[in-house]
Amino acid sequence: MMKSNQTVTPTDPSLVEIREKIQCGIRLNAEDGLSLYRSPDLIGIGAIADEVRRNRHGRNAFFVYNQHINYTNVCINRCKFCAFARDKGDNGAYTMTADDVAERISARKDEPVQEIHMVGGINPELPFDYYLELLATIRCLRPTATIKAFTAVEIDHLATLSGNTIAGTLDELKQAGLSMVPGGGAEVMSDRVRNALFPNKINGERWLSVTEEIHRAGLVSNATMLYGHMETKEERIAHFIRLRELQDRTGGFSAFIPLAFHSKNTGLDNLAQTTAFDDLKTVAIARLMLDNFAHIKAYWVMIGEKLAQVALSFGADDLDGTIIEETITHMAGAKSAKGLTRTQIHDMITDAGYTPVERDAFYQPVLTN
Ligand code: V47
Repeated sequence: MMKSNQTVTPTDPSLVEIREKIQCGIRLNAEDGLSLYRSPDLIGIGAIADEVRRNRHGRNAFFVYNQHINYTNVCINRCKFCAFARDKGDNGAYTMTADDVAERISARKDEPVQEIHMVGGINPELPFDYYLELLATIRCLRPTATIKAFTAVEIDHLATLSGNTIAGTLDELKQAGLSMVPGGGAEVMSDRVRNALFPNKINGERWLSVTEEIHRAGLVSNATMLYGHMETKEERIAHFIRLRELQDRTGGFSAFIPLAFHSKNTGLDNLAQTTAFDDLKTVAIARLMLDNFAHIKAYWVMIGEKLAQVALSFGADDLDGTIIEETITHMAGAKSAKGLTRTQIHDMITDAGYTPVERDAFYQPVLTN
């Protein structure tokens, strides 16, 4: 019988080579990334990713008590993959006032929320002061929580609104309460995919340069990849390598989050859901290609609670959070819960043989009673 800390030996010869490279501290290149995607040996790939994960985090698996706020769904970008966005005046279009946001924060006041994750559409009607007011409102009501808000896409828009540079804009946002930046908006960095699915959104180059400024301003941010639509494996690997190069320069990324595409109510509703095989492989390959990222999240909203639990043994070290009320993926047909309790996440982690670590936004353990 195999002991629980014994590793599985890959059966695919290309994986043996990749494993040796990793053990010798040699960085994987694009060809290695593609070999991993081509290999049918999912268990072998997972075992290598798990070795790397265990070297960094042992048996710890992180989660955060967080709350999502999507302040508006009015968006001029109208990406083809998005079920959340609306045009102004459409049925279901909404924009929260600062008072609406205050109400949502206050409704959870008795809960130990560590992180507020706030993103929204690019709504041209909102002035720069609106964003400052949202931040100030949250900071006043939840002074101890980290406000993780506005993707690089929104920050680029806010700089245009304020007439300031990106650095100057970030300065104002920081003063109002911004402490961290979430990872959305890059989707998959490919001009081909962008032209077809999100031509109005800033391109990969711009996303990287805004993110570089975010890091230079002393803010930590995350990175994501939207996969499972029309992108090729080559484009996925190129995306990883561009993120890895920026991380080499700044060290400002905290976590990478693969986002499995959900097609319901989108302009791509003929597409099938990603497979469990692809979801696990993508988590594991992210862990192996993004050797300079500390954290890989298995975002349970996207891949479901059960697969997220399994992903902890395929390179992921974090399940993201309680979330409370997820909207963007549920509008696109996600079947996962809208939120989880702390106990549910705790049990998911222990059940999978890991040690739950409740964290704050910066991965510092939170002492709970
Ligand atoms: O940028 C939009 C994606 C992202 C769909 O930083 C979709 O901690 C699947 O970035 N199917 C927003 N995905 C979510 C995001 C995120 C989530 C959790 C944690 C963090 C973090 C960031 O959601 C968008 C887009 O890539 N998305 N529509 C869809 N139909």
